[in-house]
Amino acid sequence: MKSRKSHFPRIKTIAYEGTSTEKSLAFRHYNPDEIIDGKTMSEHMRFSIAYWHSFRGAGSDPFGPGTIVRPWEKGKDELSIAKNRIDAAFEFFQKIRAPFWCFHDRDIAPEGRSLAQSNRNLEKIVAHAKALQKETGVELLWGTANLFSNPRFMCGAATNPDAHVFAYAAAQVKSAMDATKELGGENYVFWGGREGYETLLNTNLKREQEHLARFMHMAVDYAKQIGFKGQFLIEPKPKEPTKHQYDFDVASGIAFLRTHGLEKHFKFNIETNHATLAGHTFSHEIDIAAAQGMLGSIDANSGDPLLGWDTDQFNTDVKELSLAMVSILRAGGLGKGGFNFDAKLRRPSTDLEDLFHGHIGGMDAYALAFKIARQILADGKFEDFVADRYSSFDSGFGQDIEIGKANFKSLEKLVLTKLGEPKQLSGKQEYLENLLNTYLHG
Ligand code: XLS
Ligand code: NI
Ligand code: NI
Repeated sequence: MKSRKSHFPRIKTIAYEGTSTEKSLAFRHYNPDEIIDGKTMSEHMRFSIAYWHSFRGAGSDPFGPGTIVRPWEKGKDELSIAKNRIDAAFEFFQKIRAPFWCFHDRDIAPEGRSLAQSNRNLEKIVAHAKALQKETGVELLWGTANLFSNPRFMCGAATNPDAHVFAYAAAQVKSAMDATKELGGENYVFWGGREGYETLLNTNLKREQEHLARFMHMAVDYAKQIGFKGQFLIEPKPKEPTKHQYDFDVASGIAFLRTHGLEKHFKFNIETNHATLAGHTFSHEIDIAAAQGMLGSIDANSGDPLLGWDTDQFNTDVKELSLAMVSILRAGGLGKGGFNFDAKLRRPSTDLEDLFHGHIGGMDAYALAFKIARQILADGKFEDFVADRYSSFDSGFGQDIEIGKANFKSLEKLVLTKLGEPKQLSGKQEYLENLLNTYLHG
């Protein structure tokens, strides 16, 4: 991108400098070129930048407008501003060394006065983005449609009680899928921001869920029609903006998909803070998805333990991430997925370099966690402990239980005649927590 004017003239491409560096604009753990098991760290981590937070978010909250002013937010009309902005974004993707990005349709291109005009705007920006992808080598991890900001979606999109709104949402997703295909997107995400309800006094819950399923079947059919090979992902979240969201967590998402015959077509995009809001750990959500072969991708962020909403912070908690990485690596990795920084700067973080610090912190924490998790798995101490804990099911009557050869009567007889009272077997949580700390802190 040498021919273009730089939007970050004072910031060089971030380099890996190791833990001895005193520079803040450097990686201490993430070395994109380091080869581990025949793949570069960049290929292992598949980091992605979320366009909406880093290039559309200006720090607004319910109590005040944005605080963050970016120099590229100018141009003669909305489309030229959109082009400037995406030029800046691709320069950032390169400088932060992220191989992927993600977008909502309305993040990248302005909504027009009609659907036809919105579609034309999107097509123009997609053509521009395609050229930038080619020029920089940055690829699209996933695309999605914003079906929650415009007032028309105030009562939901696919779950709206008005079929007219459903139809509009379908038309919008059709174009967003076209855009994702055009840009070679590896996945397509459904996050149901307003696919839920506020009160049962005005809601037919069963019908809404059936409509949502119908909508997803239409997406699957349309993918076939256009030859889109990307993976569909559901991103669960329990609430916010709606009070009750249908894709509450991974478990309810699995139930929904299976109920409606969609389970072969979808995996999950798991967001750390959404897990927390659902009352789960990040690792819990990963393991539930992995147990069904449905782990797709990660929205890498974190919440604030003292706040009950989606604060979308950069995650620097190496302990939480190491545990998550153990689960992800044990499941065989993310495949076509990646780690997308669905994270934003705090409202008072108004400097350009803050955008770099946020991502550097997240990338370093994830890279360190990846290495720690690899060590934990290579040593196998936790794996051995767990395997041993369940070993009574490996043979004898335990195995009979697993393979369906035992029943209540046979087990009763066994206990009465042979086994008697079980001995206590300690769960050894304190020992295991101490063992984990040896990996984190020596
Ligand atoms: C909001 C979601 C959203 C999705 C994409 O909470 O995380 O950003 O990732 O629609
Ligand atoms: Ni997200
Ligand atoms: Ni979120």
